[in-house]
Amino acid sequence: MARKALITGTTGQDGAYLAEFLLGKGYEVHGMVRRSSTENFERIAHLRGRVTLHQADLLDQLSIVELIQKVRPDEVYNLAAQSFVPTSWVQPLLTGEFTGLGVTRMLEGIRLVDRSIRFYQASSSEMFGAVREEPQNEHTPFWPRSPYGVAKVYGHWITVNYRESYGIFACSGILFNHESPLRGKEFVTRKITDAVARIKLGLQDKLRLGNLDAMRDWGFSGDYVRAMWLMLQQDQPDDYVVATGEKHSVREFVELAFQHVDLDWRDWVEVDPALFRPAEVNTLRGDASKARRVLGWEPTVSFPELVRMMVDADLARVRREERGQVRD
Ligand code: NAP
Ligand code: F7E
Repeated sequence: MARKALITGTTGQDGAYLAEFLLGKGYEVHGMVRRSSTENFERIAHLRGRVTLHQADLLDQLSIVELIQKVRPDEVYNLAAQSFVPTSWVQPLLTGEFTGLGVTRMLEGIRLVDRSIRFYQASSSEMFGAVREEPQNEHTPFWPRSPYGVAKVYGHWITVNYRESYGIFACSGILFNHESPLRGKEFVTRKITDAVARIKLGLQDKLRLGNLDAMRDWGFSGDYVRAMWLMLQQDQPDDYVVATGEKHSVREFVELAFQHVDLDWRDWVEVDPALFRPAEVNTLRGDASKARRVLGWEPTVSFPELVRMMVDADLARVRREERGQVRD
């Protein structure tokens, strides 16, 4: 019989890549979606009919318990969260509810229904914040710099705690930034590649950005969902950093993206102080040697390849939209 996976956040970037990956492995895939007045299933449109969608919400404990009871999954991947860092200052309480307490609600569902269900928690390099050492590994102390980062620290430790308290096979993947053509357009990489495509095609004349000096360890989402799955296939549950080990500045990303379409970024980019954050995470670089050693995981997409992949995808999409074939 096919193994069953339940993904929360299946309409998001990672949810779409993970659903496709698990279908490829022969899983029966179930996705949790929250109710919305208009459907937002674009990222999984190509998987319609192959993923079973169920309505539930991270804020609603009973909906989660009933969902786990109904699906009886072998594995749960908790990807749902309020994931945009700037919004976490505007809605710190809601971010804590979704991104922090939501994890406990998922774990409580497993504890009540079936403790043998394996659990993956989407933890984040944002937990390292004001970094205590470089590169960051599984033992680096946390110093989160946003309500989002603080909520993720809670989610990480409650995952560890349910493993230690109840023996649940619960893993926390501490993933560094990972991007793709499916990345939300408010995140800096996709904001840049979407603007580059629109500028190249004469549809936009400026790109306003915040801190160009911030440095991130950027990888490809398609690679990172493989690491999530590998964590749940081990004999023992554990926590892993997943990263490329390289860091680049926002400025370097901008430069490469414009270069790819033969434009000089200095002609198009304006720095807007309103986009600076109340507290910034200046630099992040991960040490994924444990994931490499234990899981046999390696990233396959380099930084320049990622930039080019995203620019090319946005160029193709904007051209299609302009021909009136696709509405955004
Ligand atoms: P994303 O594109 O923002 O997707 C977030 C998902 O969560 C969406 O499907 C969203 O549903 C869902 N969601 C939000 N609130 C919910 C609620 N109350 N109930 C049910 N579903 C809810 O995020 P992503 O980039 O794929 O990231 C996946 C996870 O990894 C997140 O937990 C994120 O914090 C974490 N993470 C991401 C990165 C990264 O670089 N991408 C790195 C480390 C950790 P709607 O479509 O309805 O909004
Ligand atoms: O910002 C700087 C900004 O919003 C990256 C989430 O997936 O990864 C993501 O969080 C950097 C920051 O991602 C703009 O100040 C400059 O230093 O793309 P971002 P993030 O905050 O690193 C982690 C691992 C997660 O877990 C999160 O869920 O870019 N930056 N100018 C800008 N950022 C944005 N968004 N927009 C700008 O105009």
